Amino acid sequence: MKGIFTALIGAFDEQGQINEKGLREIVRYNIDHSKVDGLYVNGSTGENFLLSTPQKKKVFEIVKDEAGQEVKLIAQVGSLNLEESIELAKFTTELGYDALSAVTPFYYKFDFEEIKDYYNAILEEVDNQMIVYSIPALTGVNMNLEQFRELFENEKITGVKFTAPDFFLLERLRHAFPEKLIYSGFDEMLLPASVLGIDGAIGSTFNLNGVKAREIFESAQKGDLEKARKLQKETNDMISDVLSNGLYQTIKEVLKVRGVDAGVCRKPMKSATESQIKFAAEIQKKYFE
Ligand code: HMN
Repeated sequence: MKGIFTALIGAFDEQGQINEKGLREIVRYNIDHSKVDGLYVNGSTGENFLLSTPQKKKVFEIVKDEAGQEVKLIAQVGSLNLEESIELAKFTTELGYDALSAVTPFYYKFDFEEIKDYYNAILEEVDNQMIVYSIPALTGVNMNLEQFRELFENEKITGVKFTAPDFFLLERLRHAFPEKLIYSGFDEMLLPASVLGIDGAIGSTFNLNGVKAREIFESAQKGDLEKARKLQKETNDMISDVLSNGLYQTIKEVLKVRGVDAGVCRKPMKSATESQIKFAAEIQKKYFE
């Protein structure tokens, strides 16, 4: 379960329906071209929170069908509707997903006991492992070391996707829980996180840049910091341009330039404008050709 995991981008048509052919192409591209170790399915990048339960299930099915046993698969099943989370956890476990992940419950100001109960309730129902998805900037949920310790008391919670710029907490977690899996969630911070001893990374930009992400991770692990810094700098130039042009729209448009039909974003997200499409083509040329 270690290594580079792509947070899989979604593929939808103009009506917001799943573009099955495009989704399969995205999966193949990540496996065959980028050679990532795994896929993180129905995360933020997959526009998960915009989908109905049947649509989420369809994505899980298509990805598993296309990827088979070729790479590890993590199913993000977190939802404010706990019954939906449990249903998706059971569904993906039966499909053969290697791990579950669930975003910390958000929007309402849940206290820590409620958050802990949420994870334990999901895990009581399934025989699978869970990677906690911590992304304080989007959820407002900021857990401290002691709270992670309490979550990790459940042996089925085997790790965390740590999407925060808090390197003090990351180091404390690494030190305190050497046996748990820690994945870095911010691609632009892959190098410092790698130096602190993470087990892997899960990122949206790996849909485009999986090959170089692995090089950063592996160079840092080998102690070749000069090379890792150069690669992270090049990567961050690219990420800055991608973010300035609209993250998901740009990932999709760059993939299309490469012949991968990543479709458009689902409403209420906007589809790429002409100028975003044009800049995406420039990004492809500037960083990838
Ligand atoms: C997911 O749930 O789809 C991803 O794992 C989220 C991932 O951590 C990304 N975070 C967000 O999109 C908020 C990052 O890859 C991020 O897109 C990247 O570092 C650029 O900022």
